[in-house]
Amino acid sequence: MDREASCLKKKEAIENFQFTGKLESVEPYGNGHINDTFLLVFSHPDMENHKVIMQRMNDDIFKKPEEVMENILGVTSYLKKKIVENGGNPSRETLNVIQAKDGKAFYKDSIGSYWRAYFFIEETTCFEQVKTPQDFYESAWAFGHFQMLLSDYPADTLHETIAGFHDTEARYRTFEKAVEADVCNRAAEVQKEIQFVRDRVEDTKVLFKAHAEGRLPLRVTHNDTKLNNIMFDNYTKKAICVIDLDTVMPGFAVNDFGDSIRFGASTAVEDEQDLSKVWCDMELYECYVEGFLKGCEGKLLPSEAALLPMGAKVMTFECGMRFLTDYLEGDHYFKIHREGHNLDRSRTQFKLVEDMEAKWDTMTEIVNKYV
Ligand code: ADP
Ligand code: GN1
Ligand code: MG
Repeated sequence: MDREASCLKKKEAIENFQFTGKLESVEPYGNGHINDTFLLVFSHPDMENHKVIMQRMNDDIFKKPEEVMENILGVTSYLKKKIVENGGNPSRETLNVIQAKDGKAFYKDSIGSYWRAYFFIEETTCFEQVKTPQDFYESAWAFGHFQMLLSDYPADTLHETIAGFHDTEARYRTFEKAVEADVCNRAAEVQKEIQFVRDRVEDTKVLFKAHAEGRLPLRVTHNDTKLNNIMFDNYTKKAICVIDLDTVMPGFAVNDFGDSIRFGASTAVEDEQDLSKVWCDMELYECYVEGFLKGCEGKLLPSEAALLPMGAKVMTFECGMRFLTDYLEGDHYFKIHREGHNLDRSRTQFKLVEDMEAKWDTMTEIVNKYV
């Protein structure tokens, strides 16, 4: 469905949620690549304004939005209980879904698009790039803690919201199909990048092999642990809330670790065009290793911890391959804001992979230091 046309239904969507107050403004919000996010501000005669996040869910990607919301309600209700038990504040430390007027967790508009709304987490900041090593440490602790809190969650009740989301071998097969089909005639200009992927085909198998050999268990994981999927308290500077729960599913802990490294330990933004600025920073990597292991509270097996560097490399490689595939297929998956945006993104990921390969011994030593 045409995304712009469906966003025209946002007024209809707004009228169909249980919002209170007078709507003062509606603005596109955030830097997510997947959903259409809006910030809504409401005023009240005798209270301060309050904000809401409303999203048009991407139903090209999430084929069953009802199931995504069922997962999110399940996980957030469970987390709320845990947060209360730990003396925390459930209205700030997890997402809080606002119901539609019919009591559902989403609203399906007159052209079939799905919308959802959350209370805005006030007095928090979301970062696109690491500002201080301490912030990165905090995010690592929070993502590790998130996984630890969900370690007894009944995984069999979770729907698989995107089939084979981190099945790197399947992602490789999709990539080869995109090269073969070359629907936009772009393959010729990216031969170097295509070769880069082909040279590393063995890396796509490592984690599933470790799983098959019993070294890497499936756990309930977040699967999209970018720095901009976590909110930091403006006053305490702690990472207080993990957001973007669309892909919470059974997965590998090392992938949650790895996705954070590829985004947050990079010395540049994900779409940097000057590759001389892109490196995997070992100081940041070390902060993340330390924070993540603390947050997991000893739940990781020694064999899993040993695979943390591999998680970083595989997630970075997979993400680069996904960006390149999308570029070859005509940019239908990740939102782009300029020509060649997905190609630029793939190049930063491949530069990071190369840098990790060069720093492999250091990456391994750092993990050994904290296990
Ligand atoms: P996407 O799947 O497109 O990445 P997200 O759910 O991550 O969408 O939301 C996009 C951005 O919106 C986030 O990076 C964050 O800045 C902001 N955001 C999302 N939910 C909230 C919330 N409840 N409170 C405050 N900001 C939020
Ligand atoms: C997407 O939704 P967002 O922007 O947080 C993507 C991730 C990628 C990431 C790359 C559901 O994350 O898998 O790693 O872009 N999410 C989905 O920046 O595909
Ligand atoms: Mg996001």
